Amino acid sequence: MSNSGIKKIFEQFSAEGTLLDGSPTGSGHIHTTWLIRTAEEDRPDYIVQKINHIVFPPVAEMMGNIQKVTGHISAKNKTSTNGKVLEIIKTRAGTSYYTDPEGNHWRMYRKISPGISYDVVPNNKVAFEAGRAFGKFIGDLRDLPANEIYPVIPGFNSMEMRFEQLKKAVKTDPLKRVSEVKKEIGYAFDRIDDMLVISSLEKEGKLPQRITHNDTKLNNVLFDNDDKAVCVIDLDTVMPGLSLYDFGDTIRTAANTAEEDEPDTRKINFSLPVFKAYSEGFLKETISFLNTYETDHLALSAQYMTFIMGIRFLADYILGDVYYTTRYSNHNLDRCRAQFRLMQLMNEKYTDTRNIIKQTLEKYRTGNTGKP
Ligand code: ADP
Ligand code: GN1
Ligand code: MG
Repeated sequence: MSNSGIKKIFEQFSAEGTLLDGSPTGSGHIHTTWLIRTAEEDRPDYIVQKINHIVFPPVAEMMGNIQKVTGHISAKNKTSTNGKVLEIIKTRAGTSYYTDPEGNHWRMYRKISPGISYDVVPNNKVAFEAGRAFGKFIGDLRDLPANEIYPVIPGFNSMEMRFEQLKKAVKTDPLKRVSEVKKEIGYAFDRIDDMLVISSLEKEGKLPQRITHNDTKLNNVLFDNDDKAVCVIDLDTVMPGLSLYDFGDTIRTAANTAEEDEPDTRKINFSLPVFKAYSEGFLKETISFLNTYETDHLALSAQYMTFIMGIRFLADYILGDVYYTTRYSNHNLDRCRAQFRLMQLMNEKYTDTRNIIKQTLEKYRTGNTGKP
């Protein structure tokens, strides 16, 4: 979009300052995001997003959720100097988003500055900090009543629903792509039962519903220049869910030494030091309230979230790339293969990851840091 196009959008909002320029930013797969720089040095910059309303049809309810969640977190952290909360900038009409004459919905946030996002972990401190930030996020929302949050995408991380969607895609096969991906489909069928363990525990009520983020990939937390996590972003999917979803999805992205869509699967490794650092950050904030079913399944949740993303990318490939933003024709297939490779590596190190969780819990419970 041209500068004049984005300026027209910017002018709908009650922002401070005048637009210097607007440019695409970030590597999210869902919305279209621009960074707006203002001309005045003493005015904030902004983030403008064209909301993907195919993925999120109940836009008003989604924005209502974000207002509730950010309001709740701000009220809890009034005196804290660490960390920031995502801030919605209202339109001049006082609403939380603007609908243009073509029916597109737009929103604006204050830009977190510096707000560095990483697709790949640069060091273990970033992993620890991400764990702390996402763990604190669940903790801060513990007393927000679940019925106040609208289920924007019901079943978002439900393995049963996602597997049904894959089976339906295979059956429909609109582009005759299924014959190309027999191996990947076979892998999905081989591993599904192991993954449904978490779904069964959820049904039995052993894994409690909490208000969770549900899309905790590493680039949905922003860092400052000292690698301190400063703000959890991308709050569109905040809904009742499992703590395991949030733990697992950051491990999926952070403990992968390569990009999420790495086409050369030999470059993919699963990093135990990153797993450990993230677990330490996450458990520091959550050990006081997670139950033993949750802590017992943290290691498995990494595979659960990696698998669910693998089957979602696979289904989207089969259906003709209708959901995720793709940059080339096999992009979703590369993403799927990379996820399944990562999952194999996680499975090979499953015992190690379970031990890391055990040792971390022990360390926090006894205060024994293991140092002489
Ligand atoms: P998507 O759902 O498409 O991933 P996000 O809300 O995560 O959309 O935004 C995409 C990217 O834009 C983020 O990964 C981040 O780099 C950047 N971004 C979003 N909101 C902010 C913000 N308030 N401040 C700074 N950067 C932001
Ligand atoms: C999408 O919005 P973004 O890019 O942070 C997706 C997540 C997937 C992720 C895979 C609403 O996240 O569920 O985990 O891509 N978000 C939605 O990278 O589907
Ligand atoms: Mg995002």
